[in-house]
Amino acid sequence: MDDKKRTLVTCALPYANGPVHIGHLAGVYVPADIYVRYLRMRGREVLYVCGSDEHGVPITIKARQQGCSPQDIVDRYHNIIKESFAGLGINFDIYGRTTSKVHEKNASGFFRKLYDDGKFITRESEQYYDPEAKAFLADRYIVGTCPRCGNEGAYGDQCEKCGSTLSPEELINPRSKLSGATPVKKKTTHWYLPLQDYEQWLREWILEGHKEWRTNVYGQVKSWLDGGLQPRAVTRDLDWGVPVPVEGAEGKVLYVWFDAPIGYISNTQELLPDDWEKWWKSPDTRLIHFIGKDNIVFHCIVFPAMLKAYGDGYILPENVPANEFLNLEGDKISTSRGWAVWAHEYLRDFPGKQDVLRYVLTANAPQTADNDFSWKDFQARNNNELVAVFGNFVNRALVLTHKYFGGKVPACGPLQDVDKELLSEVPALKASMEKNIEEFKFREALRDAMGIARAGNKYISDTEPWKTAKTDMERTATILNICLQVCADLAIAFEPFTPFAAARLRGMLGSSLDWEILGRPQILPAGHTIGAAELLFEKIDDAPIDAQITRLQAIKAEIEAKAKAEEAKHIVPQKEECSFEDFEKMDIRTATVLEAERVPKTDKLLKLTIDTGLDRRVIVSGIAEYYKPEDMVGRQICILANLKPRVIKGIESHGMILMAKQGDGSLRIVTPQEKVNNGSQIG
Ligand code: B3M
Ligand code: ZN
Repeated sequence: MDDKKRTLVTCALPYANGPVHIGHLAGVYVPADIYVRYLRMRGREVLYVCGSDEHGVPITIKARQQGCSPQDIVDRYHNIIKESFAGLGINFDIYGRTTSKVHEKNASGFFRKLYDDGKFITRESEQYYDPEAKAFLADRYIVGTCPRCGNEGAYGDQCEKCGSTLSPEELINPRSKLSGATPVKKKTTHWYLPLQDYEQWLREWILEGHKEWRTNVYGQVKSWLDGGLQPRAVTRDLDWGVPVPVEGAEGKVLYVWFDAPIGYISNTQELLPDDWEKWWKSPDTRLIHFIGKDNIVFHCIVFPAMLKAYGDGYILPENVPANEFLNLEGDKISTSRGWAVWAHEYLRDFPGKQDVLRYVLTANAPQTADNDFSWKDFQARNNNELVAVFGNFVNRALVLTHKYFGGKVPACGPLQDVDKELLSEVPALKASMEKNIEEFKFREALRDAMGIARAGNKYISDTEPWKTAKTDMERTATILNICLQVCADLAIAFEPFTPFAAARLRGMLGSSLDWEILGRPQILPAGHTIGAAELLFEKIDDAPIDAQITRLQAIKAEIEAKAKAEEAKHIVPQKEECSFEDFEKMDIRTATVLEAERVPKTDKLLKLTIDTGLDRRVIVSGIAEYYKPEDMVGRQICILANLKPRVIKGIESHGMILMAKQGDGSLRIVTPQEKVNNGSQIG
């Protein structure tokens, strides 16, 4: 890492249309926070910028659903999100908003300069328009069937079921989300950034110049570039956003992905009105964007092209360490379906356990591939790692120091091999941690930090100071001296990962937060007084974990019920034509069930004795999955009376009961709406 440079760290601006969940935290905010804390400990100048993304269609849709204004929505979620971050110790220098005055002016000015400099092209195109709501249907305002997977609820920009990127034109049976109407095409004009003009430059800058970027990021950029870039619309027909600042653009706003990244700059300006330029326009600043994988194209292609087009000395990102996705209990996290663990609810349900979540999300970080969060793993990592290794080691060292040495760091005597071995491990792990963090490998860096705790825990178990205390106080002093030095190392090493516990540990030890002393001998001098031993981490028992699992099971049941109800709506195509004579051959009549019983040793069959008006007969029917025998008795049904008798499980069945088969394959008996005489012919 270049010592001279200052670092500007940005985190993707979360959409203020919902709270943040563990997927956001694991993908963007926890890694960024580790990085920033680390740089600060090393005395680097850092600016840490984030804020809410308050424009875009998802926000207006949410407002519509809830019957309030978009401003109400963003006000509500901006505050929830801001508090969640603060609660988790993610302390941005500024957490701004894209509805701020500063941003509106800045984004508008940015567009205007590109416009004046002739950097845009305009295009007239036909876009979907809702004739009832009298509005153009941007992006998510249009839904239809996905041409790739058949999902009937795919959006105009994306299918959430199969993950394909779509354009509204590709949707089959498009519908307006505003009124449900079938949209019509209408002419409209928009401004486009001709991305293809920047293709060569992007190739050189990233594909040639940044081969060190993560393979997932580099690979995505390469495939976009190899696919050929197209002009990209930067305006929308919408009434929520930054108005397009040119004449003849009434009813148009900047596309949310045009204004949102400019938000990074606006938020910096808001914080440092006179000093912001050194963060954005100086070659001495390294810009690092922390984002999730779905934002790669915007941060590696579109925003850089915007900055390049603008000129004026704007710097480009030095790295974009985008993460893959975190799943929850094996399924994709989904805000709209409610399949998530929300940060604010976690803070409510697990007060004082911010570090545990930070730890687990880092240990399982989806750095190179999607990864999974499960509550059982969360519990196990807390109990077996934080409590049993880190906490246990620290606790034993402190308690024994109080017991044998009155809470004063004892003097270190001659070192044995086992001591030297431990003491040499710390600087090696420190060096590895530095390398890993600087290469954005936070999971590996955490493993290094935990390696120090593991080594300490093993050392205290092997050297058994509680036993040496009976015979050799000098040796005991040395062992505990070394243990306390390692505790002080841990108080530094864990600051980026579990800052709350690290601060408490420093409080107990009366030690300092100085990265450079990590691993040095005797950082706590002999005779130094330590505070009382408190537990760093507490065991989490089954009850709160089971409560979370039960909550998720209920959500899953609800999601499945909804999906099934959707599936049941599926209509099978019409069969081939038949003649009236074909139909006439079928003798369909009404009848009443007199007796019903399950056919033994089968799951699906009921034996029904029915009164057909003509006779009393037995029909065996495959409806036992849907109806109990007692549901059937006395019920009027319709039967195909003249079906050739068949023997089913040894019972002769005379006819067939008419049933409605739904899209999901489930069956429902067809019962006449009004009571009719048995034996009435249907036709
Ligand atoms: N709000 C998308 C997202 O949360 C978007 C990020 C903007 S970063 C400039 O995935
Ligand atoms: Zn699809």
